[in-house]
Formats: sequence, C-alpha cells, structure tokens
Amino acid sequence: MAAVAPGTSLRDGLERILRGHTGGLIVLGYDKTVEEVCSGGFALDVEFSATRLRELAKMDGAIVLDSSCTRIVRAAVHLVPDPTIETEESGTRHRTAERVAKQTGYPVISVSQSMRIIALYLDGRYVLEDSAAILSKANQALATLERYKLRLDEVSGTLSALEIEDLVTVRDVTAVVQRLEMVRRIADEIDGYVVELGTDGRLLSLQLEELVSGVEEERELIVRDYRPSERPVEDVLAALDELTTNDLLELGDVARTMDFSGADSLDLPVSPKGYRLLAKVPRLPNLVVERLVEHFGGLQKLLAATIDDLQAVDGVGEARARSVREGLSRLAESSILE
Ligand code: 3AT
Ligand code: 3AT
Ligand code: MN
Repeated sequence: MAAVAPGTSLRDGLERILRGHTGGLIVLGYDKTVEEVCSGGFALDVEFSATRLRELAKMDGAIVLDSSCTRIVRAAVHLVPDPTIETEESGTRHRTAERVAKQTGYPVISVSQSMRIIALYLDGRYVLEDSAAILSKANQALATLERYKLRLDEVSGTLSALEIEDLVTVRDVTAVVQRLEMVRRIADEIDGYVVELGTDGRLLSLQLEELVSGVEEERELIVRDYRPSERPVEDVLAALDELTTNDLLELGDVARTMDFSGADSLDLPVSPKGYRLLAKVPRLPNLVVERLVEHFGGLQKLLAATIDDLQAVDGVGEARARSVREGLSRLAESSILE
C-alpha cells in the first residue's frame, strides 16, 4: 500500500493514466515466474518515472516493473497467466491482473479505462481511493479516537485517585484496560489510513501520535501493577490483544483475561505495586523503579515511606529520595483535588 500511496511517483503515474483515459495493466515485480507469463512486447530496463509510465500505458498490453518499482523492465507485454486460476472479474484486463497476481505473488495494478478505477490485486482486490475519500473516513475515525481518549483519561485519573486512597477494585482496573484497548484498536485503523494516504497523511499522523502517546506504556504498567499470577507480562498483553471487540465490552471477560478469576471478581479489592504512579515521577530510571517496588512491595508502603526509608533502597541517594517523596506527594495532592 505504501508503494502506491499518494506522493509516490508510482501513484502519480497511475493518476496520469487515469486522467489520460487510457487504462493500464502494471505488474510490480519481475522474476522467472513473471517472465514465464510474459509474451511479446519489448524489453526496456529504464529508470521509472511517472511520465514514462503514462506514455507506455498508451500502448496495448502490460507494463512490468522491478519489485522496488524503480525501473521499467518491459512494456506492451501480452500476459498469458494460467487460465485455470479462478477469477471473478469479467473484463480481460482485470481477469488478467487477478490471475497474474495470484500466479506470481507480485501485486498487479489495473487502471480501468471504462470504470475509471485504480485497483490493486494481490490476495484480493483493493480499490485505491482518492485521498479525499480516505481522509473523510480517517477524520471520522480520528473523532472517535478523540472521544475514546477523553474517556480513557477520565477512568485513568479515577484509578490514580483510588490507588492513592487504596480503594481499587478489579472493576476499576479493567475499566482502564478496556479503554486502553479501544483506543489502541481505533488507532490501528487510523494507522492504516496514514499508510494509504502517503504524503497526504502527514497531518493525520501527527494528530494520531499525539493522541496515543503513552498508551502502550500505560497498558504495560497497569498489567505489571496488578498481575495476580506469574504469567509473563507479554503473555497477558498478547491475550488482551486477542480479545474480540465483543469480549472487550464485557469487563468480566477482560478481568478473566488478566487472570482475575472467580464469580464476582470485579468487586475484589486489589492494590497496585506502584509502577504506573512511579512512572509519573519525573527522571526516575527504570532500574530504580524496579528496586523501589521490590523493596516496598506495594504503592501504599511507598506512599507512607519517609525520605530515610526511601534511602534504604540501593541506588537511591538523598536527592533522589527527596524527588520521589515530592513526586508522590504531588500526585497524591493532585488526584485528591480531582
Ligand atoms: P485493435 O487493432 O486495437 O482492435 P489490438 O490487438 O490492439 O486490436 P487490444 O490489445 O487493444 O487489441 O485489445 C482490444 C480488445 O480485444 C480487448 C479485449 O476486449 C479483446 N481481446 C484481446 N485479447 C482477447 C482474448 N484473448 N480473449 C478475448 N478478448 C480479447
Ligand atoms: P477496462 O475496464 O475496459 O479498462 P477490460 O477488463 O474491459 O478493462 P478490455 O478487455 O477492454 O479490458 O482490454 C483492455 C486492454 O487491456 C487491452 C489490452 O491493452 C489490455 N489487456 C487485456 N488483457 C491483457 C493481457 N492478457 N495482457 C496484456 N494486456 C492486456
Ligand atoms: Mn474494456
């Protein structure tokens, strides 16, 4: 998709063919298998350019590029793919495109003269839409993402406040995990649009980055904070990833995926180890966080620790102890104010 995204010279060439009303059939790769389905035409082996592509498309037959799409290898080629390969297309150009893609494993593009459509064949048929159409879908998704992110910030703030007061239940934890997953999934969808849009997607990509920054980290921290079993963090994260959209809507299913078991597990009180809140303390190296958690064993003990207590931890001098103490106090104050 990235190779034919707007802003690439291949896409430029395809748009030119579309505007010139000539149609085209282009194979994006050349090896033995491709050579075997090629008949006639002529060898070129010249550097690729959008204008060359458009001129060559005025002739009948197919154009063959190398797999990096930087050279035009052959033109005016008659493609003769295996006729037994299934195809649902009807026009000879599109039937040929689908068959050649299936037979060679290289993407094949057809520019339809009659329907004014650029389609890419590989595992299936994929119509290349113009940027305006993709952008309108992407903006809709972005609006959804913004709403999801707001909700995530809400539940995440609530969780922090409950953590400070030691009033967390599994329900509060899974609510944040659920929201994190929802944000990630819509962000993935937008990521796909960014690839399709090429240079037209730059702004979208910036907005996306800003909205999802820190989401992956928070997801990991929360699992490390509350993991009730010895199952590796990566396994739990992968299991959450596999939840279907429907399962994700059930907090009970999310809780079970995180290894909280039992009939009314959602109402079980739980306490965090402290990873997530310690990550909000500025300039604290991971190793020190690890040692602090190991030493105190939980957030409540960390919150109760004096500067002297903190200094008992390996790698924590007076200055660092002070900044941890201040950082945690500031978090405690701000989350009570909310
Ligand atoms: P003209 O002199 O332009 O008519 P041509 O040899 O340039 O003939 P094209 O490649 O432009 O032919 O193909 C024109 C149409 O001929 C496209 C398709 O509808 C039909 N055609 C070509 N090959 C086949 C085929 N193997 N089976 C069915 N129809 C075919
Ligand atoms: P349009 O949607 O009309 O562009 P089509 O599937 O109706 O596509 P046609 O049968 O009209 O296709 O053929 C149009 C051109 O496609 C003719 C020829 O230049 C090219 N073409 C068709 N089959 C082959 C092939 N096997 N190899 C190379 N070029 C082909
Ligand atoms: Mn036709």
